[in-house]
Amino acid sequence: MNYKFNEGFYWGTAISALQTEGTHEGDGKSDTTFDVWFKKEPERFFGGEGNKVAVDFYHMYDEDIKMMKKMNHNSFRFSIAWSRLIPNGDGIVNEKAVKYYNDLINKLLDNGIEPFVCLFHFDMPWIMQEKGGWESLDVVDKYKEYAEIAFRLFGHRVKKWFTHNEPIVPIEGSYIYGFHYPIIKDLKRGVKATYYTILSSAKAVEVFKRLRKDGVLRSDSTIGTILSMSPVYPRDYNNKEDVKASEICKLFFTNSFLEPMVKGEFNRELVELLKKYNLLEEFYTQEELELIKNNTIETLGFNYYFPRRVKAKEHISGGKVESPEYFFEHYEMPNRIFNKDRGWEIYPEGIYDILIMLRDEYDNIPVYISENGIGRYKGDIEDMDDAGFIHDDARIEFVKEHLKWIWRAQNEGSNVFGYHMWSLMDNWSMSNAFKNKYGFVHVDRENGLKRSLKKSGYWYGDVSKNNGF
Ligand code: BGP
Repeated sequence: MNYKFNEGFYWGTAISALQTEGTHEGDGKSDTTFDVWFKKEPERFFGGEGNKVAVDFYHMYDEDIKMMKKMNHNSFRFSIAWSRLIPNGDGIVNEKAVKYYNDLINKLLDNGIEPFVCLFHFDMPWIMQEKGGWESLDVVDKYKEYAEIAFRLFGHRVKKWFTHNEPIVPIEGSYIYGFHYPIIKDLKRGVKATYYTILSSAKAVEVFKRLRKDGVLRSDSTIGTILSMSPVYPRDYNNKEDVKASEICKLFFTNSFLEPMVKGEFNRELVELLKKYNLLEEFYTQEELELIKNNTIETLGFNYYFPRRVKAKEHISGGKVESPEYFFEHYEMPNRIFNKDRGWEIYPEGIYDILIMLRDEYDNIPVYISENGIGRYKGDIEDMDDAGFIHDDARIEFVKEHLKWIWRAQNEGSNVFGYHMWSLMDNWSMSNAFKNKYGFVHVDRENGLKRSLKKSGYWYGDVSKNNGF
């Protein structure tokens, strides 16, 4: 075997509640921002399809765990839906949700699959959005309350907890580019929402550490967060302006969340830049900053899909700063390899560059790849044979190439402890709906949501079993 991973390496996949569970008659769940958006503007979603049923993980998880077993998973990430667990936002739990998550967790454990649980994956309960979403301190405290309830309910069995998934994405979606609802498009407000999201995470971490100290939670449990991270490369390393542009891009997309969450402090340069452009007001208190400083995460998950390539601006736009792109331009590398269905560059080495950066600049924090994957639209259909089996060699190639770089980083001392593929199965996504298929498991939506493993799923099962390839 050429690529053998360290003993105890976590192999698995990830899903989120919003994209898989569905909302079902009598399940007690309340609306999220996406439910409300879909009711108002279904045409914003590919094919006009919402996530009412999604892939019905809510009822079919039993079968899905069988798929995980077939792939020799030793771990699996899912998220809890806040809108399901506490539908009215009043601290009163929905017993049906408690039963559902309990059964899911127990079943995973019975099958030797370690649950990795995330508390927030893009699914802001609508009632919380009505209070101001991440711009509201009240919502921050409600989130803290929700986190505590989840820890107390499930924390004697779940060891791996995560406060947020890609917290930058709802900011980008609502406050910058307009792909999440509500579409606010106001960077200054986005800066405030960023700060409060970070504060919410720190508050959850504080509760977690206190409960663990008091013996309510397992002593071997950990708390982390999941960030989307792309290495940022300048077009030309010898061009000072390009390099500067790439550094600013990194401040916005990497340092913004990573530094306060791992090191407890906001990046000075970013703060100065935001102040200079009148994007940061003094809404924060000394006490909150202390809380963020004292409640950093213990583990990190990072989602990696594509690198960011950047060049200096050709025309300074002036005027109001509406997005980070005020300071740089994206650059498309000639001859790049990319996923034609999604438009994203494929650059496996990027995963290594992030792991080494974390090793060297972030005290080698324990980290795992919490998502990596390739969304295929036509590709998977073209790869299907007459019997309906999908020969997705491109997906195998994609995973293999990324794993090689993770292996190399591990051998060079990175504390990387696992790999989760996005996703267990094809699922619904935020505006692309069912367009891009990410799964190791094919879901036949014409045929009662029937599940079947793709060729990549069988391949991944062997890799997991052998702890390498
Ligand atoms: C990540 C999200 C996932 C997932 C994935 C694929 O950013 O954490 O939830 O959806 O991206 O993106 P998309 O579905 O938009 O192709």
